[in-house]
Amino acid sequence: MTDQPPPDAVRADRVSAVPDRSTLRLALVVGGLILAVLLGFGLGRTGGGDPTTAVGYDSALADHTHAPGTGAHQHGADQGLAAEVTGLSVSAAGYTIAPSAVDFAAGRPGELRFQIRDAQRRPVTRFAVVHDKPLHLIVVRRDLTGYQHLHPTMAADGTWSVPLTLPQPGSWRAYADFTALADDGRRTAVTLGTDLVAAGDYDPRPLPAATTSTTVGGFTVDYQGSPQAGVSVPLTFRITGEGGRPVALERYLGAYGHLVALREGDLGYLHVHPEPALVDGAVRFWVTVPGSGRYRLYLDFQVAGAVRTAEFTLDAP
Ligand SMILES: [Cu+2]
Repeated sequence: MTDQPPPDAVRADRVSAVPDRSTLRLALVVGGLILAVLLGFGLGRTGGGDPTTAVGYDSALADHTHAPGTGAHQHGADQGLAAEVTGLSVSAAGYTIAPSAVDFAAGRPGELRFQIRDAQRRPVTRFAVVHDKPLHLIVVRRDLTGYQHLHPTMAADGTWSVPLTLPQPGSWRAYADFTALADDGRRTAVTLGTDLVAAGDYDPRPLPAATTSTTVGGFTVDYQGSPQAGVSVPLTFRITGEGGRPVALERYLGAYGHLVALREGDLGYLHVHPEPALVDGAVRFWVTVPGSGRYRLYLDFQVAGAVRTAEFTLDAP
């Protein structure tokens, strides 16, 4: 690039502020070939406007692609950057999770209390109801065992609280999944994560082998679907009772199931979009894995008033 005109010279041509003829001629010769590269570089150098934001927004939308032949599908109101994991930080998009304490005695009933604070460190008190709740709290040990899906209640001052028992010693991860409502009505979907601690001897379990079938509470849960990096693909779960008899699934959190996917290694939290209606008696979700790796899937479903969680290890190519 050292023998070529700087990007600003090409841009200068376009606004008729030509520095000198030889620079312009050279720019015209090479410009057609390298314009795209220079334009991108030049935008970054101008500092005017906010082209970076516009580019980021477009690419975020482009990330949200669907596999060919899968047809249209509905998204919940919580659609975010579908190909990115979240929940890796205590602070994102101007919001911060602030727990009042993170130490628990293993196996003893305790309480988790926290606030969500905005960029001015004020507690947030307005949340959109998504999947029937203003805030979903997921708690899991760092070896991906001990999954819990809880719904804390909020006091008027923005302090959330929920009874919580961490049954085994170890380092645990808590995710707050919510959509904050700003004063101007802006909605921001965020998942923040923070570690919790239960002191004692930590006996980590290896992740079980990948499977598409499991049992829980006398039910068999199978799924079909093959996640691909960066593509939104359907995962369709079928739940059967004894002898393979179909069961009467009940609505839970505004759909016939609730699916959470966590990535092994960093415990990144994936956004998953449920189909609101059953598909031939099965529950369908749209999942985008950001890359190859192993993930743990947690499917909450409700039968006869009781919620159960089916767990799977998923090995994405
Ligand atoms: Cu929830």
